[in-house]
Amino acid sequence: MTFELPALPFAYDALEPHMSKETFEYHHDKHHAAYVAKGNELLVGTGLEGKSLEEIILAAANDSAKIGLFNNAAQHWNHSFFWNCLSPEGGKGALSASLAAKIDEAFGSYDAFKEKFVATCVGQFGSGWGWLVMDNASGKLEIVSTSNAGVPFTQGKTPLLTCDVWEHAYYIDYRNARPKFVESFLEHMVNWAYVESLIAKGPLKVAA
Ligand code: MN3
Repeated sequence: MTFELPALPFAYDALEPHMSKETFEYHHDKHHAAYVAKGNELLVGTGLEGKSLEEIILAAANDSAKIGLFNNAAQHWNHSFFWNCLSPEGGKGALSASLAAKIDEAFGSYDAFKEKFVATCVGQFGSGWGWLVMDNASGKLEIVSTSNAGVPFTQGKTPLLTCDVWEHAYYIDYRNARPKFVESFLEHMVNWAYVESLIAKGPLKVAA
């Protein structure tokens, strides 16, 4: 396969004022595009060319000689996933009653979920990602963070929602205020219908 940059699933200015057109012009057209280009370059000659993106990421995660390929392929996966986690019609008001009940069951309440999600995103030192995941073994919802290009499906967890906490995700719109960015992400941008569709699909299991 060849990695391809997916189009944003909404207009560049669709999430304004919470995430600007300028942010997407850099974040999607420059940062994500660069991971795709570099990933394609590093894929050549690895013997992984016929595999799916998830299989390539898993193989590279388990091979220290392929750290560059892992970083670029996983960043491609993470960004493609992140765009789908955003919606102009998203945010707290888009949370269905059934999903709200699942969140209450896992975390006690939406406010407790929010507090933990924000704290996890803010507590990720340096670059990385905050995630809502489903543990494949227990089926439980959990909040985790990964550093740099890390992606939870290499650890037996199914990604359900992610917030990019690399500075390039928020510096144009929020400067250094990561907590404000993550709160705004939850309040105005989360595509909960997408999260719900992933829960319905069940565990993402990638063959080694
Ligand atoms: Mn990013």
